Amino acid sequence: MDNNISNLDELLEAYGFDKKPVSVDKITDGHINSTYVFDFGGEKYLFQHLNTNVFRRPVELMNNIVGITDFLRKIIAAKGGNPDRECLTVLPAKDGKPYYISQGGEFWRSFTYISGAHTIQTVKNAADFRAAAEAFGNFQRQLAGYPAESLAETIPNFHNTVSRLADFKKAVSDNISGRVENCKAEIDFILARESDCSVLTDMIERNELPLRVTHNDTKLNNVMFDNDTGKAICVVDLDTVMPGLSLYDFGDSIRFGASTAAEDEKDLDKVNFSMEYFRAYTEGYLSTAGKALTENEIKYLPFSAKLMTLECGMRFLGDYINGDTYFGISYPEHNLVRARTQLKLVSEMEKYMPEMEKAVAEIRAELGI
Ligand code: GN1
Ligand code: MG
Repeated sequence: MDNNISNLDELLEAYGFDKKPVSVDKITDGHINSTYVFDFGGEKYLFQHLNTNVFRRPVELMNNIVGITDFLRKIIAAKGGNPDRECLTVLPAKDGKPYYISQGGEFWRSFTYISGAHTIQTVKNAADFRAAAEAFGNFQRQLAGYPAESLAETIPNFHNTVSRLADFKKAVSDNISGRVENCKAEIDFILARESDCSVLTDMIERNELPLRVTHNDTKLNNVMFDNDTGKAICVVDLDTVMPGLSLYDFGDSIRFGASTAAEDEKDLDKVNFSMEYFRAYTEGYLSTAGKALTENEIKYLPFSAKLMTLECGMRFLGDYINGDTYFGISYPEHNLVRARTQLKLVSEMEKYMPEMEKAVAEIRAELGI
């Protein structure tokens, strides 16, 4: 039993449970929120303590999620699917609200638990990654008709790499933790790529890329896979669903999944970019979402992978320099280790750029897009 939840009884009462869970297990996949599985002896629920330092408008965020999941459930049901397994289901508190604010001011929410399913932390075979691509491609296609203007921006400028770079530079110049000395080479690596940061934002300004409803956090571990069929059934972690670029979702998936090692692997020799996984994901994604994409959205796929990886690297390094105030860490150098894997991947992607472009062209020809 994880006894991190000091207000367990209060939560149970707020959600109308009259018995205690037989077990409470913490899920450690995410870097932001604290997630627990409450098992009531068969019936399971997910409880999450939302990090309100990161998500500063939690009520609007939950309204987004209720709106999105209601919308998706109808589409899934109309197609003969099972909305309870293929979509997150918010469990309302006793008072009907999709969240509960505890007496101590903690923001909690609950979802029904999708049983018989698992997440994957590191890609072991191309087929799983292709399946994740199909799930994210479908997700994007299903949300194409969602009224984007009704969505609150849960984190402004989330993938605006220009503003991410400005934050990073500020972290370096403030140097509040005194850690800049430990990562001079990494800082220089990022600053040498300044011109990459504005490529997509400039295109948005010139109306060369369409804004869509996107997920914005398409890590492989934000997809659930069915234990029996191995199929990717449900896209989770909907906190950052906002208007964005399809390229953010594609690029972030490649960043995390087309690596041969975990995001926090310390041995950089093990961290390599996998062309095989890149190809598998691109095939899955273009086969589901491809026909709806514009020419620029396809052309910039390889670049988006590099940009999202660079952006994530600068976020990890910036947080390390700021003294670890954003991402959860398990040891003092954790964010530095994470940043190094991302920068290693960026340099590999730069080498593989022509091959990635060739692969996209071949896949387009195969699919007739
Ligand atoms: C965070 O919450 P989680 O672990 O799925 C972060 C993403 C990063 C990712 C890096 C709201 O995602 O943007 O890409 O860590 N989410 C937020 O692993 O900042
Ligand atoms: Mg997550």
